Amino acid sequence: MRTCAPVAEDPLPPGAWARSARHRLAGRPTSGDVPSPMALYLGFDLGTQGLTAIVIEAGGPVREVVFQRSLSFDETFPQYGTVNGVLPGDDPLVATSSPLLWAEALETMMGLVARESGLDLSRLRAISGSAQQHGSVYLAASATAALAGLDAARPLAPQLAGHLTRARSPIWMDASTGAQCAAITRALGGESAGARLTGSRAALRFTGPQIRKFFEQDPAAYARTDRIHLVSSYLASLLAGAHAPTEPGDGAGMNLMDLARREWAPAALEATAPGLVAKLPALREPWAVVGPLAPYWVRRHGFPPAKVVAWSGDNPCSLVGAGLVAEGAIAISLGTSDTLFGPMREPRTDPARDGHAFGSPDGGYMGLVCCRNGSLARERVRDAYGLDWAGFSESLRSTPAGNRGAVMLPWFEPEITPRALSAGVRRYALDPADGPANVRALVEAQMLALALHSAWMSVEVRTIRATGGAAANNAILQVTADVFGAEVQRLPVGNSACLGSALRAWHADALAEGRPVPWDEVVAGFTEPEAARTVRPIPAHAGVYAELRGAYAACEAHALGHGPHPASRLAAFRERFGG
Ligand code: ADP
Ligand code: XUL
Repeated sequence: MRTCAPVAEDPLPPGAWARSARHRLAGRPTSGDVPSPMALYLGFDLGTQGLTAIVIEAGGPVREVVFQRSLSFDETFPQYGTVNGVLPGDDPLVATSSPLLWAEALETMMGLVARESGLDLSRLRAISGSAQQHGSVYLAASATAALAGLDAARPLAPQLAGHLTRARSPIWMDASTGAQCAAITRALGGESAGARLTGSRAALRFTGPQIRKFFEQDPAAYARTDRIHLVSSYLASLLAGAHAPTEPGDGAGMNLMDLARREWAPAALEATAPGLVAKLPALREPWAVVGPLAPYWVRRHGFPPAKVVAWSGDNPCSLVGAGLVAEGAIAISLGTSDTLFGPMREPRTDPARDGHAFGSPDGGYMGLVCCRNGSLARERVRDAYGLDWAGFSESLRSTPAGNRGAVMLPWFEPEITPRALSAGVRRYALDPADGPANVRALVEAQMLALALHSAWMSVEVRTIRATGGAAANNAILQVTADVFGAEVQRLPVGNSACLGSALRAWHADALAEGRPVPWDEVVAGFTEPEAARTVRPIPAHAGVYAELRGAYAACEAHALGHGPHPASRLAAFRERFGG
């Protein structure tokens, strides 16, 4: 028997995503031989705007999420001055956050797990995590000893402050590395060659171009840097008290890894910065056990010396947490960024070079498309028309599919997919004063962009699993279902990246104990969508969106300077579907 997880109902009040929740999911028992009944596994997800932790019970006959808690960076740690998780600055292309904030958030959450979960921590066998991809943390050689000798009498963050060679970490929203991307692309023989080697063309937010920029702008600080971590491997290092490796899921988001070989690519390293290989974490398999939890956590917070398993990026972890362990299905994550991803048997790459191929947590590959103007764009439109999420949803319900041919390109910030380097919202046949039409135009554009720019993945989409904060909103998911002509399934655990990291901890623990559990059994009982949470496409809307897709593509092409004004195209659409 299964008891329902309390998934937030549509609409959620703003900020509700950050509340704690307790889920119970009784799933089928595994047939596999498992390490120990009643074992607990802890997973983290360090997103753009906050940190979530989930503890699962697995390995016995019942599978449960027994603890879930989220902290918002802005609200819980106001002393860092972040806005939506980002440090304010003068250059609109630059986006950074604080590695000390992340460390403090990790320690605060570990304290909550230890003191507020009511769990018997002696049952905790392994910990893993997921983090926003591409961001990087720069440490001096002194950090190695500092990590090994963390003083349990003092909080974590101040013990790290003296060992950073770069106080602010560039994050995935940064768009300031155009010159570096161009130079790396030239050195690798063009975008196609770069994408074939690393899985992606040199991309603004990827770690390699960020490292090159750091080397160019502050060569002395680069020289003092002993280790450059991804956000994921940095946080794993704090738990293990030693430098943690990265793995091919998050490693592929750097423009530095040979995707097919799963090794650092010498040509890419050379194109990026001198002496780089010695500064990078080791590349290991995604299920690598980094070591036991450092004595700091044992002494200061009362944890057992559980295994620390390599952390990965939020999108690779979400693949597991959404239950996508075989090619043929995709997930859409509506978080700060909107992403679409799915497993791939082969490392296919996007001929238009907007999409990415990463390693997946099961040792295979995954394809991904990322749009920057996701939740924050939805919040901007919501606020511009004085709405709350209920009003936003009502605007979607009160306007017709296709929006009478009124289109928005919602590039409030420079857009990743399609590449739009300068911010600026474009409206076609859309009256800026018409709130409901603008809400619909925004969400239709977001879904059409994901659909259009993921065609290269060649996945026949029959069902879509929806995750991320905005997946709580049924009206948004109805547009998703209609644009893709596919069922959209909400997952029982909203933060699939976090659940995925807890499941990865379990998988790695079982493997390390010599009793592997197959991936389909790892996800069973945790990730099956429930029929009541499925949003079905409305058949009458299929033709509307088949037609609007072309008209929207014409708007994109025009806005990017590649095509004529789409006025006649939109007029033809209006004539057929104008309403
Ligand atoms: P990340 O992991 O990138 O930090 P989340 O997946 O936690 O982000 O999503 C956070 C976002 O979810 C918020 O910025 C908010 O805009 C959005 N959100 C929360 N509730 C709703 C809702 N009911 N409708 C639409 N969006 C929502
Ligand atoms: C993926 C990407 C974002 C971040 C933040 O390439 O840049 O999805 O991982 O969530």
